[in-house]
Amino acid sequence: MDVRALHRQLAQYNRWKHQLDDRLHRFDEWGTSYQMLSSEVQRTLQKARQLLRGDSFTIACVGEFSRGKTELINALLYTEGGRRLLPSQPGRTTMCPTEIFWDSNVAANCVRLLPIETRCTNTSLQNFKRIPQKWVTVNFDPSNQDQTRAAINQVSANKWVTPADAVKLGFAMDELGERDIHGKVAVPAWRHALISLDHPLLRQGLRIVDTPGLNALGNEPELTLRTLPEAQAILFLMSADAGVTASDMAVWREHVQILRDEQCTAVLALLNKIDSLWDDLQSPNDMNASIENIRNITAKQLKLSPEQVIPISAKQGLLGKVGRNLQQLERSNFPVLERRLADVVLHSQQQIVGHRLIGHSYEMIITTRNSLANRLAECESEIQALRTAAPQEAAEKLQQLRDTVRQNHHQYHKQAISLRTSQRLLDSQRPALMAPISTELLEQQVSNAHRSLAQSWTTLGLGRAIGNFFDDVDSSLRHVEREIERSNRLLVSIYQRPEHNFTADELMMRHLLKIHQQRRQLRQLHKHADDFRYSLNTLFTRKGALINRFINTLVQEVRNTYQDLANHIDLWLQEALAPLSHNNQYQKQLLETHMMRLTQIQTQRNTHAEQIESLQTNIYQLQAALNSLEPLYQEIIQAPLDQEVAENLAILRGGQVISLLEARHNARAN
Ligand SMILES: Nc1nc2c(ncn2[C@@H]2O[C@H](COP(=O)(O)OP(=O)(O)O)[C@@H](O)[C@H]2O)c(=O)[nH]1
Ligand SMILES: [Mg+2]
Repeated sequence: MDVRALHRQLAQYNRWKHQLDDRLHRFDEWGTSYQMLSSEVQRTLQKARQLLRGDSFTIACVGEFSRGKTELINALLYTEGGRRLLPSQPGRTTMCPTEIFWDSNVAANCVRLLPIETRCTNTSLQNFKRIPQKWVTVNFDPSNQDQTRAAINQVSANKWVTPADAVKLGFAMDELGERDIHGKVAVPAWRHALISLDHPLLRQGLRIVDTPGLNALGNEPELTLRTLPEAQAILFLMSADAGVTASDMAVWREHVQILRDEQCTAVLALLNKIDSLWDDLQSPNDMNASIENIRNITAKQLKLSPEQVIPISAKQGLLGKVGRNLQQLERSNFPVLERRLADVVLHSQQQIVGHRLIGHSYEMIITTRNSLANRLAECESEIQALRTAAPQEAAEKLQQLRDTVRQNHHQYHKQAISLRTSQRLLDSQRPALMAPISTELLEQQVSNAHRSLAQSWTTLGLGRAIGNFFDDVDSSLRHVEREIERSNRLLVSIYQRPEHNFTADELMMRHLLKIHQQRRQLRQLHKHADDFRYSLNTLFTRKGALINRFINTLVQEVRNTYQDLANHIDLWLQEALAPLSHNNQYQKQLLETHMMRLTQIQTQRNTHAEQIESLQTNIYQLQAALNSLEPLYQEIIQAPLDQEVAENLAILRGGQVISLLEARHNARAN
């Protein structure tokens, strides 16, 4: 029943995003039809719309092996038929990261699998996703249960290889399991799985990522560096029967907490398998007390408040749904989880609202409309002045009008020159910003690392070479951060110049250069490198293979992150002054059009009546543009972005989960 809360919230989220996108689209069209927006503004609008177009909402399940991640997904996605969707039973564990979603491009139920051997190439998972031929596709008919299970069971497929081959594929010697009689070991058959499934929640854009424990060294950095940070929510699973183990704590500290603190990813800590504490001999009160007790201890260990830890039983949740047993379902606490997930959808909405591009687009709509309204009022008072002037004074009056327009235009022109100078000043920061992350410097550090690795014959020496490389990376990062601070100070001083008359501090703050994401990635890579160093003792592998692995995974990711950083900085340089330049260009353009008209009137030696008529035509045109923008403007100011989210939140918190649109609809109907 409560999946409906999540379903509704997702539907509402999608409607909201469409509405937002529609507003930006209307503004863009308006600009095109009245030729009122510069190409720069239209580019900003396009970028803002791209942000909204990624229409999936990703929940990632993270935790150590066997905490019940897969069972939880089964309970969440259960619809009918009385069977588990994903294999979750002892001995049948998820072996590779699996994404479950409805792929509207292929529009078919299928499992796509990337062979584990692709790890020997340098191609990243992201790139493989663009090459469909590299994936093995297994189609299934969801009404045929056996076929569905056979297809989906592939995510837990193993294959047997020699230990040497396993190491080549990136698995550490000490994490390989037992050998078979031929001396071979089992490794996952697939590197990654994509399941496209026709399901009502997935059709709403929900995407679920299932991971096989995270601390396994066999995991690729890409999983923790890209896949998890891209998720809107992370479900961190622990198990009530095991308590919080040291390895749970390690996963929490290394992979989850960092996203929660630095990326504001919504994290739900789940204490699963509470049914293992259910005891027929205990009274319900005693049982609840012991669950509360474990919850408190867990919260303390994770440094969370007890409300932030949700005790659940995924298994009983699933069974309750299968048997339509409401009491069992309530007891599993699963409905609470589903409500919290609906909450998280809103959290994500808030993040979109807080995004620089969205705030800037709204601000542009508002300033455009206000400038237009001001210009119109000025034109009206001009025509009034001309009307009341005696015909013989008209020429003089016109000259006065032209002078005023010229003066105004001059002000904007001066501002434009100041903006150009400011832009040049900002651009002059580029070399200093880019120097610490330049390709030349990095490649020099890589080749130093390569040389020291080749010359080291002890694990200590190898470890030191890797450590030194990452110390260099750290020091480059600190260097970039100092430069960023300087550039941001410059930006603030530009915004505060009196000629810009700019008061929207919050908008300015949004335009500061921030690199949270790349900083986090580099820190995580450093952590991966440390793990890699400590595992050297157990690797027993050829040094050449080890060096290759280091260069192909960790170093390659550092390169990617530097590239990201460079692109990010360039984009910032292009757009940091956008709120100032948009207003300036727009005002200047309006004044220029007006000036042209006044000149025309003056040179054509029209009669007084014709002059007035010509100005009147101008007013009609401005009026038409304003009228056509007005409905959009009214919509925006009557329902500011954050207010919509706040109202929605209030409705959700009120316990009744209905969407804002529905609430409004009901209010209108009553
Ligand atoms: N008692 C109990 N067992 C559970 C629960 N959730 C999962 N399990 C069992 O724990 C084992 C591991 O579950 P699975 O979902 O495969 O864990 P994963 O490795 O985290 O994906 C399976 O045998 C599940 O049936 C639960 O809520 N209660
Ligand atoms: Mg699993």
